Amino acid sequence: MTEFLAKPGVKNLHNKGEKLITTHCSYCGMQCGMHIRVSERTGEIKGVEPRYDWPVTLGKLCPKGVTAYQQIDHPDRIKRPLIKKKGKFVESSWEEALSLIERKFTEIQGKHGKDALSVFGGVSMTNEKCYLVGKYARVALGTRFIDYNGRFCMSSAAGGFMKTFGLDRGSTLPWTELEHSDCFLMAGSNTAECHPTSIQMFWKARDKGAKMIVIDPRETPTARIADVHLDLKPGTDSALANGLLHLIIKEGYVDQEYVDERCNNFEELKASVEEFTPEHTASITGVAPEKIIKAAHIYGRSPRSVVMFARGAEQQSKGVDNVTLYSSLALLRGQIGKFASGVATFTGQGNGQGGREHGQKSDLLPGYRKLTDPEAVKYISKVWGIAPEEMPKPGVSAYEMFDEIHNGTIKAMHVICSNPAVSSPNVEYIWEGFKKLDFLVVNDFFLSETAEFADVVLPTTTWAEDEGTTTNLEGRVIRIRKAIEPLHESKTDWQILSEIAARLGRGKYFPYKNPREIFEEFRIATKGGKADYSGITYERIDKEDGVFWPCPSEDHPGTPTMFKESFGTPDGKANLPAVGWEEPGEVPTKEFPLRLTTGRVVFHYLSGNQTRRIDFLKDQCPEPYAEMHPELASQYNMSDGEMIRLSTPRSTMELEVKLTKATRKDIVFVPYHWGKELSVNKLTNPSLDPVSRMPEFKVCSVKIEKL
Ligand SMILES: Nc1nc2c(c(=O)[nH]1)N[C@H]1C(S)=C(S)[C@@H](COP(=O)(O)OP(=O)(O)OC[C@H]3O[C@@H](n4cnc5c(=O)[nH]c(N)nc54)[C@H](O)[C@@H]3O)O[C@H]1N2
Ligand SMILES: Nc1nc2c(c(=O)[nH]1)N[C@H]1C(S)=C(S)[C@@H](COP(=O)(O)OP(=O)(O)OC[C@H]3O[C@@H](n4cnc5c(=O)[nH]c(N)nc54)[C@H](O)[C@@H]3O)O[C@H]1N2
Ligand code: SF4
Ligand SMILES: [Mo]
Repeated sequence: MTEFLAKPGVKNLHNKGEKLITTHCSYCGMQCGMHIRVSERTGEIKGVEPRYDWPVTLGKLCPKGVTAYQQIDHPDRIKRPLIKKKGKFVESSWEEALSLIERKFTEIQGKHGKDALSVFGGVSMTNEKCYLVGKYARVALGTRFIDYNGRFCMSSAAGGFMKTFGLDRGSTLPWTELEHSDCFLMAGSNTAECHPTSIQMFWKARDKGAKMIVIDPRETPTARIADVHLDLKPGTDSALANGLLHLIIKEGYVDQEYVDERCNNFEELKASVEEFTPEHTASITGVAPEKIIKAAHIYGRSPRSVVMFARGAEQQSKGVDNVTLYSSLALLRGQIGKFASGVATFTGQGNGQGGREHGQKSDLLPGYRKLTDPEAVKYISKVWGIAPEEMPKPGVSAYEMFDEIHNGTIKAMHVICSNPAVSSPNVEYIWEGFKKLDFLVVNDFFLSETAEFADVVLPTTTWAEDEGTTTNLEGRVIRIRKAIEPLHESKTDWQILSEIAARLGRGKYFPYKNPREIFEEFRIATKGGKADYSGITYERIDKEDGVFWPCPSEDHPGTPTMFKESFGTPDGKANLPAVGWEEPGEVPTKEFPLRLTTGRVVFHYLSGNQTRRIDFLKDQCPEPYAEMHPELASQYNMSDGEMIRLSTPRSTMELEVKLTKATRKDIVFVPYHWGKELSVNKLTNPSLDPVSRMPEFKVCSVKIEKL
């Protein structure tokens, strides 16, 4: 038996006769270190233990992490391929399912051209798989239509970072340094519920006197412990950030030497924030001027500060602007490239960072290369062994692929690791799109709402049945290990894609026997790109507790701290875009007088297809609800627990009221982890950011009615 001490001086939690597989949680970007407990005798999964020696999360797991293992041998697992016959799923052999896919894909492309097929990917997969999904679309299917669920998640952070820093790594600093910071400015992050195990880092810093500024329309558990809570109206982040920049400049907090040496466009930014006095900012955001002033002084006076944001600020039609403005706060204070200071986004999905760098995005190739760059196309074509002319052109973003379905261009889709029937905005449009398709294939291990629309469902493995790497929210590349052999008749996503490629006559491009072989090719594909992994090996990851990209050679130490000397732009300087402020895509009207915002609860994960099946999590939070302030509810004569109707210009839904004083009086918040009639995405606005094509999940106009 593998002897393992959970923590020095702490009794082992696992039983004798179990081996411990060292890996990371399947869910969020924290990628908490854990051991999966496996019975040595039967090979069964027994549970998990936190990894106390994982330097980032130090023995902490949240309620989702401690129950994550219950997915693995869950009775709902899809055990064999499913084919829809006369409207009902029937179990089939792999041979029958794959032959059908081969025939349909060939037929559809023969009739309508290569681009009639499309791929919708996801980033709850390893780097190896995410890389292969991009290659599968372009080399096996030869289609330009590929995009992925990260479009709904990290695209505005990515767009903002590219604009400001010329490179998109979600954190400019390693999070092991956070406890030494003096100030955190956090915008649109429900940290305690969505990245729960990071809270210990902030508490440690707070114990040493660090200050905290939280920008959120709701008084989240994190806002409650902040020094200042800026309770803005949803959709007004740019105005608030401009107001803070105004004060940082006016009060003399700018590190002028840093700005002169390392940034462009300061004078333009200065001119554009001129009008954002505390009073003007307050009139747009609804935040009291004194609080804005207090926040600016706290932030301006802190020697080591970190600006952090999450989807609250990013999932807006001005999400990229919000990211550039919040990042500019850190630049003006000269905070980037130094110890315990910088800018970070709370990356959402487990491999939200790695999965966005290697070609699942409609316009990207591995290593953060651009499909519009002929040199990049030449390089990747060579790695893949195809002619550059064969490389498909850029496609369109995730939501816009459904426009292409509605207009008849896309005839078939392969969804791999996503549940857009729950998680896309304006979701009834997505349902109609799925019904219009000639053929839909879904890879999943649980029958999702999306899979219910499918013609063929292919059972894939969970994260514990395969190995590979992910990249956590710091930019640290880490190892996922295999605890057990694939259950039932499931196959890994990389095997499935390779087998389909082979049936389409493209097998020679997909010769892999294991994930390590994919990783070796992937390293070469990233070499020389912005996200360069070429110096990273499985062995180094084990030895060094992960390796931070960029890491261009095996003797390169990796890059925990970004931009020490220069930024990723052509001239090495950061940009300070002057973007002003604009209203969100939808503003309250007489008919729809309030603002609706959506998000998460600690017990569920994303579309809920995984966590709604775990009894403990389901019991804690069985259904969605409309959270609102008692004063708002009393205007409508509504009481706690009562069923009400919410309507937006798109649709309506009925759900329970949950009263809380911890929210603005002019908004309604609904968590989005449920499907069909319980999906708040029936209501959300697909207004897209012009740069990132991120939908506006965080603000639309809503009407509330008593039933
Ligand atoms: N428990 C749990 N944890 C998760 C996930 C999950 O589903 N469940 N998902 C993971 C993923 S993929 C992601 S992307 C992250 C998301 O992590 P977060 O972004 O922290 O989560 P959200 O609940 O989407 O939104 C965060 C906050 O934004 C606020 N907000 C709403 N509108 C605005 C606005 O206009 N401006 C500002 N400044 N704030 C606003 C909301 O009140 C909310 O408290 O969490 C990850 N972790
Ligand atoms: N209203 C509203 N909508 C939102 C958001 C919001 O804040 N508000 N947030 C958005 C954000 S940030 C995100 S990230 C998206 C997420 O949206 P989705 O992509 O729909 O999220 P998941 O529920 O993670 O879907 C992943 C699916 O893949 C399956 N799966 C898990 N691992 C694997 C694997 O290794 N292989 C395969 N083949 N399948 C796997 C799961 O069972 C699940 O069905 O939702 C977005 N939608
Ligand atoms: S914080 Fe995220 S990675 Fe850690 S246990 Fe919870 S869901 Fe898993
Ligand atoms: Mo996300």
